[in-house]
Amino acid sequence: MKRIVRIVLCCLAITISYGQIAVSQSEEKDYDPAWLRLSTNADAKVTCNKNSPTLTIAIHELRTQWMGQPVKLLLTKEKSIRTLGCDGYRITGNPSGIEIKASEEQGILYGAYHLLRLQATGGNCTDIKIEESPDYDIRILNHWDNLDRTVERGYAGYSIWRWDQLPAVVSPRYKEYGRLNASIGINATVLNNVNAPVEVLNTDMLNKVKVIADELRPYHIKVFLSVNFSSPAVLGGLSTSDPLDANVSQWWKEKVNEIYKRIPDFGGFLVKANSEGLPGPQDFGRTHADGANMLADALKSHDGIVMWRAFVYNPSNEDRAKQAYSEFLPLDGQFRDNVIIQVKNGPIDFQPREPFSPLFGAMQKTAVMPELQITQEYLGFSNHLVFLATQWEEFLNSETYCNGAGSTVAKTTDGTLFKQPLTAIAGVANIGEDENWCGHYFAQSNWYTFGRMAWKNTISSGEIAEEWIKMTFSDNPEFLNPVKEMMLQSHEAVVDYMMPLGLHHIFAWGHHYGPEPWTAIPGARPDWLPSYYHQADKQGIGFDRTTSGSNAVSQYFSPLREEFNQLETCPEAFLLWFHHLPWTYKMKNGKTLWDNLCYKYDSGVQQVRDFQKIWDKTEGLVDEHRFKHVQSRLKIQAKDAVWWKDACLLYFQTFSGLPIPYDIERPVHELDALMKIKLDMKHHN
Ligand code: GCW
Repeated sequence: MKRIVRIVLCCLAITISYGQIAVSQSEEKDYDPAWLRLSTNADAKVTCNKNSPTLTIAIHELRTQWMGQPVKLLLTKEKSIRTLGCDGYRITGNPSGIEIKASEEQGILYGAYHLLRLQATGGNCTDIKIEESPDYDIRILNHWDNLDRTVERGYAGYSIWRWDQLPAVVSPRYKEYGRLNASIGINATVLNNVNAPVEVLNTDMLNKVKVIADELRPYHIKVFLSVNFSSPAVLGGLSTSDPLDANVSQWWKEKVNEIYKRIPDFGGFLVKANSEGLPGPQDFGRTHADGANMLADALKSHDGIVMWRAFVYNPSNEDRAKQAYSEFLPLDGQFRDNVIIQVKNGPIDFQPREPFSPLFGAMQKTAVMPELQITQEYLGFSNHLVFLATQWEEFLNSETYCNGAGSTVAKTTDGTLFKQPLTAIAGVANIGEDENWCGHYFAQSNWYTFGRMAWKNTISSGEIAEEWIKMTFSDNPEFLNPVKEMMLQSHEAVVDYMMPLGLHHIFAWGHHYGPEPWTAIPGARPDWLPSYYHQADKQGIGFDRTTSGSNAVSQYFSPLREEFNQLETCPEAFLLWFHHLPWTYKMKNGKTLWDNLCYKYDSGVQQVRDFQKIWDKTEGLVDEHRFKHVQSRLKIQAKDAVWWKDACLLYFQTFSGLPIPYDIERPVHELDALMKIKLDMKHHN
């Protein structure tokens, strides 16, 4: 009884303090509502011509949040609506009413969220004519969540999937996850880590997966699993997992049938094979195509698909940046039409900045999908404020020249240039059990961005930042303008204080948080060591990938390969990615490479200081909890930026022998002391 009284009092307090627009029940939940914060108690007039769990969600969202004219939801087979595809919708409206039309129920759901976004961001809600359909068919999150609930490269607590409690206990967070994703158009999710154990296909596990799939279905999110290529032998007890062995393909067929019996709309498999020690078809002398096709055949009759990763690099003398292309390009055209090759944005590995992978545009007879990393493995984990929209925008807008000018990465993957049967884009999730889902409140913006860019790959980072800030924090220009500016600069800032001018992979051994350009582990694979990438010596620094070096430039189309190859035209952002240059090399601004490197590191540090100033000024414009949280994270980021700058400059100075320009901040650390730092990153390895 006492408890009930307390709850009632608590609800009253919330209603009184927030007036008519109350912050949704989140106060009573143990997790943040992210960008879906407004509950207006509007009791809007909403009608719909059909009935289904998905439509019920759309109606409920509008009823509780929409404050405008009556809304009619219409499922229709009208031709002009059908041409918008199964996820598309049309919203028309005038002051007396609004109509959302779609040919499938998910189109209605996406349309409803669009209308609410318009309302929350101050858009025109009276005279509306909007038609939308997504650029990619499959907009999918990849969770790197393990079955013991740790998350590989996860910085937001344990996995939200409660394998320990499923199938009996169903966490309310599954629905909330579905809702947040549906609101930004995400329509698929891979529940488990690409480093997949065979146990994920145990019957017990499948019963748990079924429950999650049931929870997410009304939100139109299809569930996929990452699978281990050795499953037939290790789990099934067969003598081999050779993809061309009849018993093996039969085993997969039966396993697939077992899955579809429980989950009739199961999406399919994501596979990391012959990569970083995982098994794959090459163990049996077969190709990636043999492996992917065998799985694709097992899934075909159920409309399932295979997402096969191209993240491969064997210990060899070939430049790691070239290997995925060397291995996959010869297989172009050999894959089934329900296979799609999943390629990381850069040729190496989610570095702070990379040129795009040359596979984009080169593989023309096979469906190819980009893989982005939302979780900040190489970008300060959940400690650093880094808005990834600008990074992904740069990537998607990159010119591949595969079909002349205008052949952007976006167009090589969304079906514009090549009529690939499947189009998709994946993002490695940054979601965990933390109250704020992502560890850092601003990391929520990257989840949001992934959904918005997967829907529309030409949307600008500025537009996304503005939407997100308005929905998540405030539309007060005093807050909005400086915070938006900070977000838009934040990726360049982290590149500057970690790895400017094309430097890459100079992270600490064992974790990817701090700097360790000096690491030398006897017997370690050279391509796991920073010196492989920075190549610093008395003469200079940088990886020579020109025609006289590893010749990675030749994997790009002309005129890009010449542009990268020639010093005069190589963008300075990729200078040390493609060239090994003397410390005294004169750059465009007339200063030496060494001086430029120093100024870049310093400017990264100064930018973070500016972010602190911007944020401190917002006190009072945002709730205290989030204000303090972000404030304290920025302090860590500022310290880390100095750590990076001092470590890299003092270490590289041992080669360059040149002074750090006297007009920049002096190092505050001793190199020896920095070299002794060993972070305990057990859970982050
Ligand atoms: O960047 C590397 C990560 C690994 C990851 C791998 C991959 C899931 O350090 O943790 O493994 O990429 O993408 O497969």
